[in-house]
Amino acid sequence: MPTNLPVEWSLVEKEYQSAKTLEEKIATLKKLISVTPKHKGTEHLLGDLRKRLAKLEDQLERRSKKTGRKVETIKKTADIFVPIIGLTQSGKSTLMKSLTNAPVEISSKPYTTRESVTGVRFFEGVDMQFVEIPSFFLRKDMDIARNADVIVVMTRDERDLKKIQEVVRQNKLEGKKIIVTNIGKPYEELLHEIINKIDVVRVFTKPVGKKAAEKAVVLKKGSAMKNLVKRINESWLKNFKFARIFDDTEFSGRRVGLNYLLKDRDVVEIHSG
Ligand SMILES: Nc1nc2c(ncn2[C@@H]2O[C@H](COP(=O)(O)OP(=O)(O)O)[C@@H](O)[C@H]2O)c(=O)[nH]1
Ligand SMILES: [Mg+2]
Repeated sequence: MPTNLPVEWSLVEKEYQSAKTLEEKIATLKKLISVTPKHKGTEHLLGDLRKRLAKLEDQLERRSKKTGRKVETIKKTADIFVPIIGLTQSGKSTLMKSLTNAPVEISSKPYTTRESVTGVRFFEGVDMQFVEIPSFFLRKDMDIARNADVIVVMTRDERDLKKIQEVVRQNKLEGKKIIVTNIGKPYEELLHEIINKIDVVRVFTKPVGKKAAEKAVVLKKGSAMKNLVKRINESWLKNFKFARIFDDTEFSGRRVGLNYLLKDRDVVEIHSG
């Protein structure tokens, strides 16, 4: 074994040796690989560690096949999809619980959350679907993060951030919209940040003479009235006469046509004959 390994290496190595479950072994072995310096003197060691990792991942795959349980993967069912990733004990379950009241266990024991968990929070007209991703960073869980509209990254400090950046790179998630945060931040602020990060407009439809809907229709930024009408009911397109827009401008209540560009928070009254 090379002798010039950093102190951190031996600490992580101990963690790996005392890992009990297969998932924990995989997670700590990945960590061990990431803290191993990469140079000529560590080539053999890294090779061994990677081989061991491949073996453990095979075992995990075989085990899930054998149990025959149909593992349902979590899919986007709400307006926006927000996976939460972070190292163990970074406060993911705490955040999940307070935002969505999902059945997660908050614990001072590492790696308590073993399966991805989802829950929905209604905020300012939008159903926001959060998913806690376990800190083993297994392929099947990271695949869920691939469908993110925004990824929330929980960190406690700069060291956490560096490690999680490596996880993001290894799983090829750099192209995703990412918000780095910690549990000290007020939840409202985080929810606003998420809405601002995604390029959408929230439009509230309103029947004539009635109040606007509580729930927004969520459309891509740059969407026109025709996209909204199509989304609600395609058949209305040919009978569309005009729509009224209610907003906080002096022109509130004005009539617009199908090419009108929708703004965030527009209240829309569609008139079709
Ligand atoms: N210092 C501190 N600890 C917290 C805070 N919120 C949660 N914790 C604790 O951190 C530990 C891990 O929290 P958890 O949400 O389960 O983390 P997860 O492993 O990322 O899901 C638990 O013991 C929590 O009680 C906080 O705001 N500050
Ligand atoms: Mg957790």
